[in-house]
Amino acid sequence: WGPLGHETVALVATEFVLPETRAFFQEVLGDNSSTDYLAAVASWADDWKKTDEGAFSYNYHFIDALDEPPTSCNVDLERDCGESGCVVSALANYTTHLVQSELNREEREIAAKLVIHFAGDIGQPLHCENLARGGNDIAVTFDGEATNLHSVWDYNIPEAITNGSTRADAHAWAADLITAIRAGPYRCKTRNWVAGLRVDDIEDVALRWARESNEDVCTVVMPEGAEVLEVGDLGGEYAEGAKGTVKLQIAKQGYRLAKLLDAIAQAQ
Ligand code: DCM
Ligand code: DCM
Ligand code: DCM
Ligand code: ZN
Ligand code: ZN
Repeated sequence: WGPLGHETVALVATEFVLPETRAFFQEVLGDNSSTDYLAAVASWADDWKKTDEGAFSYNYHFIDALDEPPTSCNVDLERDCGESGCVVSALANYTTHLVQSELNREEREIAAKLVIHFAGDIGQPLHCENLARGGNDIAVTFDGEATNLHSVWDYNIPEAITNGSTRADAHAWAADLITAIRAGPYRCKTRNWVAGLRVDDIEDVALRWARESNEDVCTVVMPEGAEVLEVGDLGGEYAEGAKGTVKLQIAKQGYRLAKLLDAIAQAQ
C-alpha cells in the first residue's frame, strides 16, 4: 500500500488498542502526545528500505508466492520466503524481537515501525504474489493514466475509495471502517479475524494472513488472468469490483494490528 493505506491500517488499529498498549507504543515510538502516533510512522519503512541502512529490508515488504494465478493460488513458506526473508518471516521476527525486549531503544523503535508497516503490506494481495513482480510488470491504464497493476492496488483503488490521499482522507476512511467494525458488516467477523493470534505462534498467524491475501489474487485481482487487464481501463468496473476487497483488507489488518500490538505490550 501507499501512505493512505498504511495510515488507514494504523488509524483503525489506534482505535482498538488497549490504553496500556497505547502508552507502551507511544513510549517506544517517542511520541506521547499525538493521537496519530501509529499513523505517523506507518509508511516510514518504505522510505527506510531506499536508504543504505535499510536496504536489507527490501524483501521484507512482500512474499513472492510462486503459484499460478488465476488457476491456482497458494503460499508455501519454504518455497516462497527464501534465504533473503519475506513479509511473513519479517513480521514474525520483529514481533519476537519486541517481545523478547533485548533490543536497545533505537532498535525497538525500528522494530515497532516495521511491525506496524508489514501488518499492512501483508494484506495487499499483490504483496503476496510473485507473478510479474507482484504485478509491477503488468502495464495497465487507470482513468486514462498509464500505470501498473501493483500501483493500482497500492494507490489508485484506495484513493478512489476515499477521494484523496491525505492524512485527513485516511482519518475519514478509518472512521468508516471503524463504524463497519463496531456496528456494521464487519461486526460478526472480527472474532474470526484474530482467532489464534498469539505472539508465540506469530509466524503461522502471519502465514495465514498472507494466504488470505494471496487467495484474492485468484478471485479478485486477476480472476481471468493478467492479459485481459492490459486492455481497457481499470478505473471503472474493475475498480468498483475491487473496492470491497481493499476495504476489507485494510479494516482487517488494522484490527489485527491492534490485537498484535496488544499482545506485544502484554508480553512485556
Ligand atoms: N513489490 C512486490 N513484490 C516484488 C517486488 C516489489 O510486492 N517482487 C512491491 C514493493 C513496492 C512495489 O512493489 O510496494 C514497487 O516496488 P519497487 O518500487 O521496488 O519497484
Ligand atoms: N459506505 C459507508 N461509508 C461511506 C460510504 C459508503 O459505510 N462513507 C458503505 C455503503 C455501501 C458500501 O459502503 O454499503 C459500499 O460503498 P462504495 O459504493 O463506496 O464502495
Ligand atoms: N466503506 C468505506 N468507504 C466507503 C464505502 C464504504 O470505508 N467509501 C466501508 C464502510 C462500509 C464497509 O466499507 O460499511 C463495507 O461496505 P458494505 O456496506 O458495502 O459492505
Ligand atoms: Zn506495494
Ligand atoms: Zn511496504
